[in-house]
Amino acid sequence: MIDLRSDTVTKPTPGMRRAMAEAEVGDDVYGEDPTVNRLQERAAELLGFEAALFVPSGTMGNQVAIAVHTRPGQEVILEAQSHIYNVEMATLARFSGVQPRPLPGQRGVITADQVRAAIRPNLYYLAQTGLVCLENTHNAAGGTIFPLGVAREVLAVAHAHGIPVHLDGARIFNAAVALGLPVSELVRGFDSVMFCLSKGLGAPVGSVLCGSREFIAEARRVRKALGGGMRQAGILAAAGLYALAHHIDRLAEDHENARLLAEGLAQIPCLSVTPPETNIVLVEIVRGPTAPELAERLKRRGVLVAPAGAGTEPRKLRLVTHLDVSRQDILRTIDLFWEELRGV
Ligand code: TLP
Repeated sequence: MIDLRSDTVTKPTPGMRRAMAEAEVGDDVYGEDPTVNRLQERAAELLGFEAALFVPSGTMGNQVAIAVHTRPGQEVILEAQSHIYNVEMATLARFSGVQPRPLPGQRGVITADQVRAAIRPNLYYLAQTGLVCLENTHNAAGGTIFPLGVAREVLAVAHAHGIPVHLDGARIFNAAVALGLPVSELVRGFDSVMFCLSKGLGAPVGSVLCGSREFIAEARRVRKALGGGMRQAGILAAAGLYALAHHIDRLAEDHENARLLAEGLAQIPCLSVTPPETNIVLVEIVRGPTAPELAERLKRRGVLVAPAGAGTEPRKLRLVTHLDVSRQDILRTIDLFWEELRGV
């Protein structure tokens, strides 16, 4: 099977499995797992933050950040297609007692002017803005890179109002590699950043939340409260350390494969393909089968693709490249699309 549904589907490489098998472990709830501690130190150093916390998932990383930054009754400004707003089951309302204030973005980007206009005036009978969240790269928009200049303007506006800014950087390393910039440059000024080890970086499980020492101390409490206190998690952290050492630069291959895929599929008359900025290709089926129908047909031929927007967009597919997909697989996928769509 060629699995293009997500970059979350990667299996640990033999080298990664060895690192996991050999990991030194301890009880991380006591703060005694040396491998978890090393991962957290490495992540903080790489992103340029004081401290970091290993969490089981990206969702937990985002939600812990929201819980620490906000108080119940506040509002969180975010983009209307963002993962936090759309694919995290209203958890911000459930666990943090805050309401989202979604702003319509352009390919995932909200501007400083939009944020300024959405910040509530300081009147006692209005919900106060507790947090702004940005997403880089933006999943639903097709792995788009949040322009650094716009991010800095949003940071300046939010901070001028005393409002913290969290970055859902699930795929921030894809953005850094695509731009050829150190990841620390892209996250400078944010009050917290979550990035996933379990996506393009190829680890089986885990994300990391970065922030100030004080923020992470509180985040550790909230993680435990949510049931995310793990014990001998060094086995998982070892995969993360391995990924940070070996799987960052190779993301460029995924981007190259995504470009190749997009160019190939764009030749098919009934498809409209958004040129990818990183590793996510969005394909609109202008006529012919619906996205679920085409996905089913391709599955029978050995290629897995996912309807976009968690199935809410009946004519759009999302294809994601990652380290278990080769250039050969991409060429084969393009051929199979042609075979299924010839004459449409
Ligand atoms: N995204 C998953 C699905 O939930 C859609 C995927 O396959 O792309 N932020 C962003 C931007 C994400 O794309 C995701 C996962 C998360 C957060 C949550 O990460 P996990 O799945 O580890 O909770």
